[in-house]
Amino acid sequence: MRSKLTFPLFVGILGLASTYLMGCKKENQVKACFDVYQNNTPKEIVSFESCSENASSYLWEFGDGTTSTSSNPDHIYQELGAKTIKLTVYGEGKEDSYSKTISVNAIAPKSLTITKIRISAWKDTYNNGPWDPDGYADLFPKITNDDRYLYISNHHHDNCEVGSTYEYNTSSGLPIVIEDMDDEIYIEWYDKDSGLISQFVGSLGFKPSEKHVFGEDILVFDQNEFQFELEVIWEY
Ligand SMILES: [Ca+2]
Repeated sequence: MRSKLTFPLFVGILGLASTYLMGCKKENQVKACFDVYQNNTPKEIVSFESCSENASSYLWEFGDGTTSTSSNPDHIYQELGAKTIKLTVYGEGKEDSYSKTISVNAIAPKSLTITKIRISAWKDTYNNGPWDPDGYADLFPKITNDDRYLYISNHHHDNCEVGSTYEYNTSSGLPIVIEDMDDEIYIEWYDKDSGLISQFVGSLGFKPSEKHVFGEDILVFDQNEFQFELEVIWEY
């Protein structure tokens, strides 16, 4: 009776031991793994989240020449295109690597060039508006920031209508280049009256960084059915 029990007990103990040993061996395997979270918006912070196993240290290569040793780093790309990210993890003398390629389709612009201003919608009732004593709505724009005028149109359009365009000529000042993407820029409109008196009509402000849409070269501004557009060039 006793000898019959000994063998299964021995096998059982061996089985438990081997399960334990196998478990230990598996536990020691170093495996690199990560997930990427991005939505391709300008100034986007791309988040990397490690799902690695048994890693005690990390080396991230972001594919643009920069690296990080954080476990879950964030990164902002400065250039467009495909980026291959490589994560190498180290643990107990072992290492493992894992790579993934992402597409960076939007980055923050470095400058904004305004080349043309055009009235694209105009309400007839604006003629003879309260800012228009002489009865001719002949508007002209100025572009300013908090500190100074960046552009002053030197011509105006008699009886402003859709399609009135303000663009480069010898003294208008366009194009202008704005390099501070967080600068508050104002488009001010004035009406010219006889005697060269200018009446303030209204203004709209914007920050280039907030108005930026990747690849978009026309910025539309709309206020009370007075709509105008800026033709622009974004440099990245
Ligand atoms: Ca007028």
